[in-house]
Parts: sequence; structure tokens; C-alpha cells
Amino acid sequence: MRRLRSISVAGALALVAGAVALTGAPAAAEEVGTTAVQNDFVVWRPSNGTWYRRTQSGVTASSQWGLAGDVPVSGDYTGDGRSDYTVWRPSNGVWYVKNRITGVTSATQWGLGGDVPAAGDYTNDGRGDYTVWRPSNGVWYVKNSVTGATSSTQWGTGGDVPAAEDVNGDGATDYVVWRPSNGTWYVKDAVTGATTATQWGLVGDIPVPGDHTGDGRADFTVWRPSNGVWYVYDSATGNTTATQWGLAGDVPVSGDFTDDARDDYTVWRPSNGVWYVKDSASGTTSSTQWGLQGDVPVAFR
Ligand SMILES: [Ca+2]
Ligand SMILES: [Ca+2]
Ligand SMILES: [Ca+2]
Ligand SMILES: [Ca+2]
Repeated sequence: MRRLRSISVAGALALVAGAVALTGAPAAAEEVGTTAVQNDFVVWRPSNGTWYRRTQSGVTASSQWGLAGDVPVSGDYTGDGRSDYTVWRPSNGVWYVKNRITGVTSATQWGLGGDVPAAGDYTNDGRGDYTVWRPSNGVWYVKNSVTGATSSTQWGTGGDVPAAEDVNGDGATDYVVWRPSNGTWYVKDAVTGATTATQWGLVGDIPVPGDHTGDGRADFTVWRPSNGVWYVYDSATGNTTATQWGLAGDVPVSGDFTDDARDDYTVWRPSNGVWYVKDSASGTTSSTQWGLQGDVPVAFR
């Protein structure tokens, strides 16, 4: 039986999109949805704009959607509980969404060149919102994907990495930035506006927010390329863990690949296209080849 999951896991997209600018690493996107469904292995190929998807049971599919230069974004914008094939185009600020089941497409302009797409369900209606974070002024611009209503919230400054996630477990994605210069996570509650600051991580780390403890609250998590260690700070208790998984050059991906409603330690290795998964609860590991060098891994359910 699948457990309902109210958390909107959305941050890795923003953070890795941010990392693109900072480090040149490929973007990874996270998922927004209300039903716990384990992640598929998904890569987007810039050279032909094609999405390649492989389920945990080995079923494969592909779909052309997007152009070179686009940023792949995940999230459920159509409300069917499954990720849609979605790209954001920096040249015109348009979000292009393709329902992976029906093939129905949409295009919504939201954002400007230089913005960082920051997918998440900030409005807590179970559907991803079109959201960008603007480095020049630190403002989050949110467009409700159902009603079209818009809002803006200032949170963060240039140089920060947006890492939006639902940190308090109320179902609404919170405004989160991670500041490389001091390794601090700054959180603004999307509902109440309450703020917190938590030091966790060092310059050079990659923020990969996700719920590794299974309580529905995203934990402050960084992956350190120099030693391949995942450092997790439990957002509820303050307990910390360190788990080695991955090598320098890997791309960390946040997601639940083992179907237990806990995000796992997962890296995708560009040199061989292999996904390496370490279960957050049991430590069990697995590897699956899916994708080619030059692809962008996307967290996708
Ligand atoms: Ca929403
Ligand atoms: Ca929240
Ligand atoms: Ca947690
Ligand atoms: Ca898991």
C-alpha cells in the first residue's frame, strides 16, 4: 500500500539549477506530488531534447520534449499525481509541460532570462507552481498552476542557491536558500512567513534537500564532492548523520528509489550513466545503467 505523502519535494531542481550556474554541473529536478510513488530513473538529453525513462521494474519509455538550452524541470503540473515532462526555456521564460500519460501540452510564460526555476507546490494544492528565483534581487515569483494567481516573496541574495523544500511538513513548499559562503540554510515558511537559519555544510558542498528520515519534513542535506559524503541534519530533531556514497564528478539526485517514502542517497555517474542508490533506511545498495554522458538526470516519479 502506498502511503500518502503530503510533502512537496521540489528543491533539488532549484538547487541543481543553481549549481549549474555555480559549478557547471547538470541540473536535476525534483518531484511535486501528493502520492508517494517511487522515483523512476530519468534523464533528459539536451542534444535531442528527449526524455528517457526507466521504471524500477525495467519498463522504458522516451518522449521528445524540449530543446538544447532548456532547463529540465520536474513536478506534477497537471494534477494526476505523476511527474510531467517539463522544461523551462531561459530565452523566453516559458514553461513547457507535456503530460506523460495523455501527451497534452501547455506553455506558460513565467520568468526571465537569468532566473533560476524553482519548482515546488508553494500553494499547497497538490500541483506544482511555476516558480522562479531571481538572483539579482533574491525574489521568488510564484504563479499558481491552477488559478494563475501570482505572488512574490523576497528571500535570499545573489550567490545563494535556491533549495526549496517543505521543511516543516505542512504540505507547502517553503522558500529555502543555501548560502555557500557560510554554509547556512535560510528558511522562510511559505504559510506563516516565519524564518530560521541553520548552519550546515561548507563551501563546495552541493545542497540536496530531501526527507531522509521519513517524517515528511525535508532535512538539510549536503553532498560533498571531495569525499562523496552525504551530511544530513534532521530538520525536526537536529540529529545529524554522515553517509559515504558517491565519487567526485557524480551528480547527486534526491528521491525515493526504494518505495519506502524516504529519500535515498543516490548519485548518477556521467562517465558510465549508472545510477547508484543506497537505501536511507537499510543501507542496501543497487546500481542501474540508464543514460549517457551529457544527459541530465531528473528526479521524476
Ligand atoms: Ca500549487
Ligand atoms: Ca512548509
Ligand atoms: Ca525528515
Ligand atoms: Ca527510500
